[in-house]
Amino acid sequence: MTWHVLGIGSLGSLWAIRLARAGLPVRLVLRDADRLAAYRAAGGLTLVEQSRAQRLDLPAELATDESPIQRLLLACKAYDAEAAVAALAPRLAPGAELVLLQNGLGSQDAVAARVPLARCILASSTEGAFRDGDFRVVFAGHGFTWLGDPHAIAPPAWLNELERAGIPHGWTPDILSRLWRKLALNCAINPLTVLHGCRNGGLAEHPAQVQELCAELAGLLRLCGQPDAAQDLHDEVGRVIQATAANYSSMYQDVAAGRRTEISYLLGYACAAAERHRLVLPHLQALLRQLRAHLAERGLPLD
Ligand code: NAD
Ligand code: KPL
Repeated sequence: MTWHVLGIGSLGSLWAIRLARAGLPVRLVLRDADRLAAYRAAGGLTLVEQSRAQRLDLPAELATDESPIQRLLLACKAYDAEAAVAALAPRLAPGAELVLLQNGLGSQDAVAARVPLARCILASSTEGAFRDGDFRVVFAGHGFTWLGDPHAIAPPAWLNELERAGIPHGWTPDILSRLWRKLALNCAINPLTVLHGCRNGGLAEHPAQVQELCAELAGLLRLCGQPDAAQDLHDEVGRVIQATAANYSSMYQDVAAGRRTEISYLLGYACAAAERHRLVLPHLQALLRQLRAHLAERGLPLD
């Protein structure tokens, strides 16, 4: 069964190359004819791992091609996911399976609504990769990817292919809890690093702010039916701040590079959920206002 991979950026390339190296059939789905030509000119996809570069010339195609897709790895940003899947929807074969690698929450529901007959498997990953050139990706941090399906407990038959590809993963019956937990960690850390202009470790100078946000986030998680995700949130945020002290958060890096953030799927999603439950979270809501003002000053999208 072919793995079609849409989103040939950091994480998509990392998955595509590892799957292909394991001998599994992979086809890249590129945005338009210009990107396809650029890919061909680059001679393939390059992964840099422990300072060694390996280039693989994987077959590539356009979303507008007509061959059916049975299995799709969707590895674009959350704000691109729905449109990307809408464009591919006519190609999805009966019983198609999608693996959604987006961070945060909100994009998965939007995708699932576009393809009601497909199985959507949600993922939450702590692996780290970045692009240091066109079609060139650096494997920056080992991590783990949780996969799960909120509508079915049984794992897909192909999970062993990830094992073969050396992609560290686990199947969980409660992927939403994992996604909420990661969203809460990202909400407690990332916006503050942007507003204070600091590495994750710099938040050790702002313990009261971190504590207030964690208390509000834990209350929100419980109200949203995610008590496990709320458990010891503040302690874990403290551990992540320490363990990643030297790193800049992903949102900090996006803002510094003038890239659109995934704010609507992280802090924006949390505040919208609070509003739906008529829950007033003054610190979280103030943080969203400040972050949007910060983005507006830099001419970056507010969603
Ligand atoms: P990225 O920006 O590096 O790559 C996304 C790619 O998708 C880009 O190449 C873009 O051109 C492509 N794309 C967008 N719309 C498309 C379309 N319609 N057709 C074809 N291609 C399209 O993003 P990333 O860093 O790999 O992140 C992907 C998701 O994974 C995000 O939600 C991110 O938060 C999450 N994530 C990333 C990392 C990481 O280390 N990079 C770690 C954990 C989670
Ligand atoms: O996931 C992260 C990110 O930077 O996006 C961490 C390191 C957990 C900080 O929230």
